Order: sequence, then C-alpha cells, then structure tokens
Amino acid sequence: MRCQVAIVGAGPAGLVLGHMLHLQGIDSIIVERRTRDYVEQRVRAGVLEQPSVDLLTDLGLGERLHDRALVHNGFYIRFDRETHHLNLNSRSGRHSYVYGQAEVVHDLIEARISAGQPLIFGADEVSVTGIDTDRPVVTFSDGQQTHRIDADFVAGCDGSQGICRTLPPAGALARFVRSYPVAWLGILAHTAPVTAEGMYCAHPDGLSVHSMRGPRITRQYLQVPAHTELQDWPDERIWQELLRRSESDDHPPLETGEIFDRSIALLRSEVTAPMQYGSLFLLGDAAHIVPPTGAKGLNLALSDACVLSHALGAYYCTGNSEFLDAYSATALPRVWQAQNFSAKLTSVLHRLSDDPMEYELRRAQLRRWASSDAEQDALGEVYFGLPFPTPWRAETRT
Ligand code: RFL
Ligand code: PHB
Repeated sequence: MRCQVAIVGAGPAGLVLGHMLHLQGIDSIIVERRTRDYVEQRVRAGVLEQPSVDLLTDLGLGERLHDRALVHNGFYIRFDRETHHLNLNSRSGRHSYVYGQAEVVHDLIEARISAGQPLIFGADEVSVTGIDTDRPVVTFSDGQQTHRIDADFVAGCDGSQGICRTLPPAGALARFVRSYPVAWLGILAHTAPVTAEGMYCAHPDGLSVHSMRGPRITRQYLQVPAHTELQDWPDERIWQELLRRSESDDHPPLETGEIFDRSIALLRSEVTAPMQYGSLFLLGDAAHIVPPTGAKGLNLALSDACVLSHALGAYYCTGNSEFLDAYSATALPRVWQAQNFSAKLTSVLHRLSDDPMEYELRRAQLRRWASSDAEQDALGEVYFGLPFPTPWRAETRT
C-alpha cells in the first residue's frame, strides 16, 4: 500500500487528522491496533473547548454534537461546605461542551467510513521504520500476513502507551515529566447530576469531581493514592467517599445509584520536545500528557491535528516545507499553556501534601476564584480554550 500520510492510532488525534487531510485531498491510511467496538466504547474525556467544537462544526461533524452536547457557562467549586458557581463566560460569551470522547470518536469513524477512506482496525505487530528518511514504512499483521505501507510521512497518534514516541533515537527529543502521587478513580453512574454544570469539591481529604453525560448519567471522580487497586473500591465505598467529600450546607446530598463503568488513571504531566523527528510527527497523548484536571487532553489532540494538517496542506499545495518544519514550534506554546493551566488546577484542587500551610494557601486561591470577576475571566480564557494555532490557514485567508 502507498499513501501520503500513514497515521498510527485511531483516537481523536489520528481520526481528526485523517479527516482534515481528506478534506484537503491528501490521502492517508489509519492503522489501529484495537477493534472498532473497543475504540468506540472506551470511556474517557467529556469536556470540549469552544475551539474544538468550532473545528468539528467546520469539518461537518457538528450535527450530532450540537444535538446532544450540554452547553456550560463554567463550573462549580465547593469548599468549606459552600458551593460557588464560577461564571467563566460573562464577558467572552464562549462555552464548554459536555460530549463524551466516545461520541467524538464515533462521529469521526462514521465520517471516515462514509468518505471511503482507509481505516484498518485490529492491526497486530505495528512497526514503523525509516523515520530518518523521506520514505518511512509502516508494517502490520492482520493475523495471517504482514502488510506494508509506504508513505511520505508518519503521524504518531498512538497515545501515551504507543510505539511512535519511542522511535526517535535516545536523546533526540527532550522529555519533561512530572508525576503526581495521586490517581483519579472514575465512574459512570445512572444518577442525576447534583449541579447543573460540573463541580470540583476541594475537601480537606482530597478532591471529588461531579460531572455528567446527560440528565440521568453522571461521570464522577475521586482523588485516590497513586497505587490504588480498583478491587479495593466496592460501589458502597465509592458512594460513601463521594458523598463525604461533596457534603455541603447549601445543596442536598448526591443521588446514589447503579455504577456501570469504573477505571483508575494516574495523574501525570509530560511533554516531548520537539514533537517531530525526521518524517515522524507526534500528536496528542503520544506527544504530551496532561493530568485530567481542567479537561485539556482531548482538546490538545485536536489542536495538534489542526496544526499538522495545515502544515501538510501547505506542503502538498506549494511544495514548501517551512510549516512542517515549524510544526512543533507552532503546536508547543499551546501545549505548555494547557500544562500550566492543568498543573495550577491540579495543585489547588487536590490534597497533595499534609502540610497545613499548603491547605490554607489552596483555600486562599479557591476564595479568589469564587469572589473575583477578574480571576474568573482569566480562568475562562484558558478553560474555554485558547485559539488553535493555524498560521498557514491564517496567512492564506488574508
Ligand atoms: P488516544 O485516545 O489514546 O488514542 C490512541 C490510539 O492509538 C491506538 N494505539 C495503536 N494503534 C496502532 N498501533 C499501535 N502500536 C498502537 N498503540 C496504541 C490506541 O488503541 C488508541 O486508539 O490518544 P489521542 O488520540 O492522542 O487522544 C488523547 C485523548 O484520548 C486524551 O488526551 C483524553 O482522553 C484526556 N482526557 C480528557 N481530555 C479532555 O480534553 N477533556 C476531558 O474531559 C478529559 N478527561 C481524560 C479525561 C483522560 C482520562 N484518562 C482515562 C486518562 C478523563 C480521564 C479519566
Ligand atoms: C469529565 O466530565 O470527564 C471531566 C470533567 C472535568 C475534568 C475532567 C473530566 O476536569
């Protein structure tokens, strides 16, 4: 097989990139190691920024999204048993949108298939060679025979556990890493949300997050120690802890009910720089990981795809590789803004140490967020999403 861009991984980064390339007449093959069902049912993110929704709408993928997404003006924080709504859009008029990652992935797979574009699920033994040449090769097995894809470029969209991030020689890319001593235990439950928009409860014993996917489906998280086992958390214990951390004097207690999905994810920040090497480009979680606090990961995957698809568009349209060379330099500043935002939210909302001074400093910041319009505007600017960097498109439009 031969294509211009071989894409490894059919998560949000790979699927959006594939779709944007198709719209520009650039052919790609997406190779995914999991099955379609697995990819479409994986429970993960849920909060989309305004630029992500604008992009998906521009790409013709807005119909189901606008029909089903919950449109939010901000979020709630709860501490000292009091609930505060942070209205983050009072000046900007922008929003966040609650729409499950599984839905985004479903819409993108449908679009790919109806456009007749190649998308290979269940690929085994995926390997990539020749990234230091202009003839990289992706091979994979379908269980019976090995297939070979010759491409001009490889897009590594295979997430934080994938192979692409390990391909460049040792020392070629720098890695910035911060691990946190905590994880999020996440559940989906058949219960009604306790507040109209998502809520972070900064309890002295640790964070609980109360988000939603619909009028009768909640997505909730508990801060737990990093090496927690799911088997130590039967439903009763999960509800007891969610109830305890979210107790308040101004709202009724949480509704409890059937839990139908549960998982644990470690909190971690990581950035690979530059996000490219030879003919390999890294996108999304393959290039960087943010802790889930602030809901940035999926949105960053979309902004990377946007930057790379425009750079590839410029290359195939004009033969000019200047924007491809600048891919990492263009994408990284937004990645660091998201890292900064997620790190700040993580440190204020979680209990990360037993130091009483630390707790008082966190409370002081929570009070600022709850009481200051200026603080809420500043939070909203990043929470609703900084603009996607698209230098080539901007230039050609003027
Ligand atoms: P993905 O989604 O991990 O997709 C990578 C794909 O590559 C496949 N793959 C391979 N394919 C072929 N060959 C190989 N060798 C392969 N190795 C792997 C995988 O099967 C998979 O299909 O990466 P991508 O596309 O970069 O997307 C990133 C997002 O998934 C991630 O950042 C978000 O889920 C993070 N995140 C959130 N982001 C948000 O923007 N808003 C949120 O509200 C939000 N909440 C969350 C989150 C992540 C969480 N967890 C579970 C880490 C909440 C949680 C709890
Ligand atoms: C979610 O709804 O999954 C969610 C909400 C808030 C976050 C992260 C994830 O900070």
